[in-house]
Amino acid sequence: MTSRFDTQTCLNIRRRILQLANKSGEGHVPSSLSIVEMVVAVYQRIAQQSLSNDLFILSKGHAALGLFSALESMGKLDGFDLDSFCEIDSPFGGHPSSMNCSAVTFSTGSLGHGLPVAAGLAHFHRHSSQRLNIYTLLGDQECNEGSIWESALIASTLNLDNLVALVDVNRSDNRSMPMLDHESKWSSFGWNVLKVDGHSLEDLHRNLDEADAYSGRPSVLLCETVKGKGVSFMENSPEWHHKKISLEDLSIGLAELSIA
Ligand SMILES: Cc1ncc(C[n+]2csc(CCOP(=O)(O)OP(=O)(O)O)c2C)c(N)n1
Repeated sequence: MTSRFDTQTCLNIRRRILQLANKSGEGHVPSSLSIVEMVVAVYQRIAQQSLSNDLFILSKGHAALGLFSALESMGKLDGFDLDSFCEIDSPFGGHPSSMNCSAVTFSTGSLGHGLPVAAGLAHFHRHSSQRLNIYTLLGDQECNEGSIWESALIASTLNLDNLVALVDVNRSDNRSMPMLDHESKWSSFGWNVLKVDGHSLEDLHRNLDEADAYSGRPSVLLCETVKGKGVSFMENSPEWHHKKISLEDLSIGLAELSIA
């Protein structure tokens, strides 16, 4: 069962996302609110299992604010102050940069690059002396990029069972062609497909266990989520994809995110 501590942690991360977006006037807020439990689950797993070398790539890099806020809550920002988000010379820009921030495995922002890089890393680390698992988080509309399917095919052909993709299935298809029936697509590309409640840490951990134990093929977790999760006026609202948050929006959002 998800502990009260974990529930509060996710709420606090969401509150921090809103505060930083208001302070900076930047950030893709609903995209960030969507990924909180997925990022927390992956990093909890990496920490709990002493697999500190396992790697995570946020392929939908526009949700950087969600990644940074989660990393901060887990004490992984090496003392750098996230209050500088999107200021000049800050290590924390609107998209994650591995050149500026050591906690970022690979710079992303142009959609379609996280999975190809994760597949390359998984191929290398599958045969290294200390086998590493590689995790990557994709947007469902990001899956319109051809590079996703090229690398999906390579990953199953090379039997990369140390590769786990999480797809944030929040059905925000207003910026691209709708991407339908993920399950049959991933399974026809040779992946082990798992369907997950992307806002339940318990369900995420159960399925990450299953993915890690699965042998012979890469696994994909199709995570059902809500874009803008927790803030009613942002949930499933296309106009909020990249929009400044006023002080009034902030105060309503924080009030909604205060009930644990
Ligand atoms: C190659 C590329 N094309 C277009 C964009 C602009 N863009 C940023 S976010 C986005 C929508 C992404 O949708 P999805 O992957 O489902 O993410 P979510 O809605 O969950 O934030 C687009 C088209 C981009 N970043 N990269």
